[in-house]
Amino acid sequence: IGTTILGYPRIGPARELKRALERYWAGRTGEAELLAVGKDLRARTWRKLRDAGLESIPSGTFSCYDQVLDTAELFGALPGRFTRLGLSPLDTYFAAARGVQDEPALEMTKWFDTNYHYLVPELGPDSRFRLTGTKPLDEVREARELGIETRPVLVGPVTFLLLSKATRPGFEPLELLDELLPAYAELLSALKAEGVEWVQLDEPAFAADRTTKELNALTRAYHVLAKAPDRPKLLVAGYFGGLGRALGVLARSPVEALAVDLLTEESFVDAVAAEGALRDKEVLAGVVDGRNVWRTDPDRALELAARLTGTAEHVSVATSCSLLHVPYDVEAENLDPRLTSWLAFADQKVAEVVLLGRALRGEPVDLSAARAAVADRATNAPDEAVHERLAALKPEDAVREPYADRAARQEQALGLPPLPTTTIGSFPQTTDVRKARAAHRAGALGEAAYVAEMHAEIDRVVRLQEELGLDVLVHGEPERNDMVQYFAEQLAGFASTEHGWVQSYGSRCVRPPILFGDVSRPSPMTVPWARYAQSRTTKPIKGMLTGPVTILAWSFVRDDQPLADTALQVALAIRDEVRDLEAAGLHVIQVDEPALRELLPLRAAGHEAYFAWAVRAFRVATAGVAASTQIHTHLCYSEFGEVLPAIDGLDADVTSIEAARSKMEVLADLSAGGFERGVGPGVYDIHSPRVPGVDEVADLLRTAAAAVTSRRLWANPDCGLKTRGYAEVEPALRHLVEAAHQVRAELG
Ligand code: THG
Ligand code: ZN
Repeated sequence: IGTTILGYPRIGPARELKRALERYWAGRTGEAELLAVGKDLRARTWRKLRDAGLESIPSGTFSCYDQVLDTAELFGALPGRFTRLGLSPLDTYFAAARGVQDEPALEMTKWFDTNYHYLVPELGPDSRFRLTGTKPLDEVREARELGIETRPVLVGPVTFLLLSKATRPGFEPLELLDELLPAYAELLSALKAEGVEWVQLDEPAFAADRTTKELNALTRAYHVLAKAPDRPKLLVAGYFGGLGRALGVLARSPVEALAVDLLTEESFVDAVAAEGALRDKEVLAGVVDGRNVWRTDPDRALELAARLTGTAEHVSVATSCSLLHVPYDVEAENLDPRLTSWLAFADQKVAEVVLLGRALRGEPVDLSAARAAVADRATNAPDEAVHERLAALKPEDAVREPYADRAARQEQALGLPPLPTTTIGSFPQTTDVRKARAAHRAGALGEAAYVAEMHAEIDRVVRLQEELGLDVLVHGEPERNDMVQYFAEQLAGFASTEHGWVQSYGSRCVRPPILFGDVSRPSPMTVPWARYAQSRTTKPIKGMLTGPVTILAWSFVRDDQPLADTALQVALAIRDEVRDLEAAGLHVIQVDEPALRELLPLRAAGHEAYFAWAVRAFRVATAGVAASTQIHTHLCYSEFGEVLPAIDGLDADVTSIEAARSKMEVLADLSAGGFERGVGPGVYDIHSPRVPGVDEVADLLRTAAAAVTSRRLWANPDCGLKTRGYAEVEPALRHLVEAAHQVRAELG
């Protein structure tokens, strides 16, 4: 195979695909225009990768929405509720991705521990697979027309089934393996007939803990596929961590090559080096980080790869995973030149792979620039004040008074009714608000005029909440773009990019900030807005912050010190903001941790250590206030399971969670876990434009009240309202307040 990358971004360096998709969905262009944009992006990518000097170039890494959905479509496994609609193949695909009137989309969930989200195939005992699509073949031909031979990349069959959801309780999609393998085998033969030499099958599911049954499925899959008549050579890629027991399974399987991630687990490198069964295979050493933005240390990368020589028949250099998770090109940014020299986005990583590949073969290459940049980064001056503060942290800095005492003090201080009503923080972002922010950013709207516009919006939102009769109000966050970007732009130690978009799902992207140095807070970030809002009402305003774990989860984070230390630095900055809000007269402060579950290590062995630092960081951020100040947190999902002990550990006075879609089932988990503090199960599903009726909300609240001690129950929507319009939000909140008043009266 030689030097290669496991995948490449596809949204387009200027988000061409995003724009084309959104134009198409809006009915402003036809299918041909959309497909032409995709074709152009693929051509540009393949030419760029060839010109960069990669020895093997992937195809099939393009997608109009998502690679897991592509796989389901390829094998004729889209649910009948979409295929029955009588739409074109492309619109059937988009119907599954986005839903249509009356037919909800496939569920979307996180792609392992990345910030990418995939669509979850739905499979049942009656699911059958047929090779109905031609996408992998089409792309091979398309590249060949440009004179470029490629290596098709597919989601592997076992990972595909493990990522799917059963349509029936008790059924395991993995039972369909023998149904699925013939379709894969047929595709492999077709690719061989097309002249393809190598095919890459991705099995990242084996970077997580897997049962013996699942490992047996992996064994079976590759023994069966290796027997496909007239097939290309098979490369199985495991990434996002070490392969654990799957390493031995794959090493002993009849596949020709393995791609391994050597960056996540130190002990895995030794395991690979010691794996005798790799002797006659090619190994792709994943030594260039595919999911972070730091320039590779060439000596460390070569040392890692060199540890495998002798283990395998051939070792080449590759990325640790697909480059889907990083932006295109650091040269497109206007960052500080010194910081720029420390960074590598996708295009720079491709060049690193090529260079390191040559070095590994013993060719004379010049690594001096890379060495100098890495050495320079190591000399980045620490912020001594930050380090001293961290060293001086005492255990009691993370501990508040016992909850019962706090609850009593807060009851006295806030005088809230039973079943208080509130919202999660953001209000709809109107066109005027967005325009004002953009104009201010561009320098076209002066500071005073901008502040006046934001104050007018805060006034409107506060008045609306008073009129609706909500108990704890918010300022609505008109000044904020993204809840992490907003803070990163104001904290020292972070840099923001201009074009550094990374696909989050479908056409949606995020621009993760880069946390490169010691973090501190030069000045208050939210206090003036919150203080202004509080000055406009006698009801309590809730201050709104993002927590340290979420700030890390949605940024590119320095890899030169433990994540736990970086988290504490961010926590101290948030702690200062929390205390300043309190001093400014805000007695309710919410610190959101929607991403608490996102950084959870894929293997259970890492959970305890993760929870320890994640919980500590949140507590350091929030424990600096008086007992009478009420700390809220918000988490964006409803399946707690593994994170339940951590949620308890956060010690927030009130926790709001998503619950409307699961009909409050989550409360049983919480109560069973002995959770005794305030809880606000979302009773209005903001993910849908539907306005819930009063009776519906009241029923949800009654269900919730039966599951928890009613004194501690809150009524609130599922999540922030920024993606919704006032036309839905106003009546929905009106119904929520009315339902809360009804149930409050019943509770006496
Ligand atoms: N912020 C950040 N990361 C996140 C989320 C977030 N990761 C997980 C989750 N939320 C992902 N969800 C979304 C939802 C919407 C959008 C992106 C990710 C989105 N993006 C705009 C787009 O692509 O058009 C761009 C937004 C912008 O202009 O800044 O709509 O909330 N960091
Ligand atoms: Zn949320």
